[in-house]
Amino acid sequence: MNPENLLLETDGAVALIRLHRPKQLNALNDALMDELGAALARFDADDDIGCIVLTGSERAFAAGADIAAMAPKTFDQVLREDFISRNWEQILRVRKPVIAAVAGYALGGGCELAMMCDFIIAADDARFGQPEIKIGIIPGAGGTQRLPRAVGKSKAMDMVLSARMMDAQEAERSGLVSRVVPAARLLDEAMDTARTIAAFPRQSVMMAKECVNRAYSAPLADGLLFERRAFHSLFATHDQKEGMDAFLAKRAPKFENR
Ligand code: DAK
Repeated sequence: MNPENLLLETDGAVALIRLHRPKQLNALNDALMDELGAALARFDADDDIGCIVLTGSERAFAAGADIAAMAPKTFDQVLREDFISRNWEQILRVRKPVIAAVAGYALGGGCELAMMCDFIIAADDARFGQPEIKIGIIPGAGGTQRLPRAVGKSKAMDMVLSARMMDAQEAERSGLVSRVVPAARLLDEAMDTARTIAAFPRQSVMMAKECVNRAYSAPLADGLLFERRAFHSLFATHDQKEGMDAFLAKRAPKFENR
């Protein structure tokens, strides 16, 4: 079934997902998050896809969870239904790389969604923020946890407590985004990067992603051992032989993702 709140495209081995609720600045409601989870799962399972780009519009990546949908909810309700945990976690289960291409506002849940991606490429007009405090709540999808890990405690506290937005340059300086590009180049840059990644052996890409993520969930010694064993295991693949032989023979490798 075609999603109503997303635009989906593929370009070779790259899938592009655009959040598409333009009138609400891509405010993230349940229907959109269900569709996003389904699209991510579908592309993750598709052998023809090697990398996924998630983007919004020129004006907003996403202005947060849908405030109109949240406003009437009671404590009892959000607790009982474990409010929006179900469809917000799917992105964390995707094993292929997901690049966030952010232009305009990435606020609240929008900033949190971008941080759940593997890395963020920002347009020079991008603005990041966790302004939940202005509406009587706090970040609920990782903003108080992933933001300090990305930008450090002082900047994270500043943003979460004062609702101050960070522009793209500050976001790059502080490590929240990997690079800043002119707004007009954002999608080209993200798609080019995705194409580069999708051309590498899938098993190396997947293991590299798992290993970097371990740096955030395991003590250093365990992460290092995990990396070592993943590294060792890649010597069982065709593409390791092919990649190294091609380098030594000064020719382009022909990877087979096995
Ligand atoms: N929800 C619903 N509608 C929104 C919205 C949002 N978050 N953000 C913007 N809109 C709507 C506006 O109501 C307006 O609708 P109309 O009046 O035209 O019908 C339209 O989008 C255009 O917005 P503005 O007229 O306000 O446009 P401006 O350029 O003047 O301002 C803005 C843009 C982004 C600065 C402003 O709209 C704004 O401050 N928006 C709210 C930002 C915000 O507070 N975001 C945080 C929301 S709380 C969790 C998962 C996620 C979350 C929590 C838990 N779990 C997994 C447990 C997330 C929570 C949040 O994100």
